[in-house]
Amino acid sequence: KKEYNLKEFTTCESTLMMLQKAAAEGVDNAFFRAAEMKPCPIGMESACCKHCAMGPCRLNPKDPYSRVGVCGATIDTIAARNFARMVASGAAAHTDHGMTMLDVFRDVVNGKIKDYKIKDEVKLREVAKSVGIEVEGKETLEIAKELYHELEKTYTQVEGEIPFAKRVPPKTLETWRKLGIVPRGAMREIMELMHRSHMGVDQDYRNIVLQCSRTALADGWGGSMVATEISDILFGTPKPLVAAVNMGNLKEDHVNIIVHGHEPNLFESMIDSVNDPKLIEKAKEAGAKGIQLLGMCCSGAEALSRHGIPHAGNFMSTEAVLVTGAVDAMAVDVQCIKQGLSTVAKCYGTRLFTTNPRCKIEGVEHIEFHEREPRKCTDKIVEMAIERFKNGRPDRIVIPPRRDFGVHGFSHEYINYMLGGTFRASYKPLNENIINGKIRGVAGVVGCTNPRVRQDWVHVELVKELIKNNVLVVQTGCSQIALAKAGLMKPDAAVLAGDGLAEVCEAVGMPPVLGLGSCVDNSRILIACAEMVRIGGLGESIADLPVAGAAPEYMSEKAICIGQYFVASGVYTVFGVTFPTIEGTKFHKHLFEELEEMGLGKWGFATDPIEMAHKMIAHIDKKREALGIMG
Ligand code: NFS
Ligand code: SF4
Repeated sequence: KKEYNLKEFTTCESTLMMLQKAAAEGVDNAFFRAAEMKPCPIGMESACCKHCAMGPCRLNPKDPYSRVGVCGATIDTIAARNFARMVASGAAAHTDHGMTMLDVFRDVVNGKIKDYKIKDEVKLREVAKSVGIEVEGKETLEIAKELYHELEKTYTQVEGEIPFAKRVPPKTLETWRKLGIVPRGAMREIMELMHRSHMGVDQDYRNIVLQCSRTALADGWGGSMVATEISDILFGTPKPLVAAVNMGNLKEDHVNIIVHGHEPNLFESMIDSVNDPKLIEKAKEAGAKGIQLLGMCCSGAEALSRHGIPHAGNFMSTEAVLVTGAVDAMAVDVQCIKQGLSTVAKCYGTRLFTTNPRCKIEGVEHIEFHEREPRKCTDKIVEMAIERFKNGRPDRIVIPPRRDFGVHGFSHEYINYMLGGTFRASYKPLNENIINGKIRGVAGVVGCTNPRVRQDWVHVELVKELIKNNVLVVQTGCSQIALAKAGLMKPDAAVLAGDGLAEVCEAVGMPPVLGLGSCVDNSRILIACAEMVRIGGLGESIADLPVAGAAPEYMSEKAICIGQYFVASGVYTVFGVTFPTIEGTKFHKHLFEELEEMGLGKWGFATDPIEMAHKMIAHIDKKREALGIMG
């Protein structure tokens, strides 16, 4: 095997330590494979099409208009269709997750699920009101039933507008109506997008992008928003709490269990299992001091936000954490689960389990999780972890020492409360601080980590530059964990902020970087934007707000879909790594310029974090100027 300069792979100390160990022990992982596998230069620029058997057709990315596909498809059609398929897949992932949450909610309401209950009745009423349900004088269960039926339309409705369209600022909604992109129901939009991107259907990139927007909006204001809202109703709306991230949260003398995935149900039941006195007793009988539960990726970010469960690391650390040898069991559900985990787990005797019927991995034991009897699965996994602790641990365990504490769990409701104070919960103070210039604007920095760039580095440098320039940063997903590891989720991180932002942070006692949870919780950012518009003083549509978004190290199709729903909602959204278009083509110009002229947001691209920050800041300043609140 080649020698790598491992420091180029990651800025995460713990991951680096584990990569050194993996290299010494000959354990393969995604970082090493990425170094071995050069991306295809044609595919990278989205200049190939395999949508039919007359192809696959490859165009020349250096001279994109010199050829067309066998069917005559131009570079703009090919790239737009490829983009559409990414949006469709990303939207499908989030909306299927949201629909699962709604299934669980229905079964809780009709009494078939007994392990979960409606935990946040206030939120239930608020969400019901927001979609036009009369709540006065009604029992909780009655409201819940009505809410279920209303939210089901998010998925199954064939005509009309999805329920949460009612939360969209009127001017933004008007733009969508004019363009014909208000989603009807997610299933319909995804189906239509798959149809339109089939060989020989939609061959006008502008028309394809309209349906991309409609489908993506069915995710952001649909599937993802349902996932967030129902999870809050069932498991509690997050409130700020201090919690720890990083691999130092593993305990050598404990049974260590990691839950890695996206749906909070598995995690919630695992919390119950590891707190079961009978199982704790069993762990002790096996010689352990106790059971340590940790999260990874997005359900981990939710459990961190809601319950303060420690988080072991983001997407590019999931193999590395197994290299510690300390993980007794890892349970996965859906999304962002690398197949490579299976090999690494075998090297260290870690028990890896798939739990969701949608996600099995060849050679990995499957213990199916059913919400009606959830503990059957999670108790079993705990028992298997105890067994591995007792009989299957490797001779050498190395746990990287870092634990980084920070404040997590800023729901959009809490931001309201925190800034407005107990008696006048409102976004008004945020708007006022933006208008008076103490806060220049708000940036959402979100998304994955990707072995094509140095892990965490772009996230951290970007966010530092933004707060230095008085831009308040909100975060979700793997990006939030990157910044938490860098220590920026603490109120004292305000010293890194510009004077204005620092002053607001000190007055309120909040960090300059607010963690909102998982990737589906990007819907919290949309709601916060809608609130900022509603409060007034910052324009009439989301496109008027001095805000911007970024996913600097993205890798997944879900991220592309999130980017598209932010753009369609009116937000300038900058991605890093690579972007699946060719500069200079009509499709590229459409995404990067014309969408803004149509009253939406637009895409941006940069790989350097400082450049990315200044693109976002320039956009924020442009919006401030248009609002007449410059300087
Ligand atoms: Ni979001 Fe969460 Fe992470 Fe990327 Fe994957 S875990 S849903 S897709 S890698 S941020
Ligand atoms: Fe080639 Fe057209 Fe078939 Fe795509 S749809 S593979 S461009 S012939």
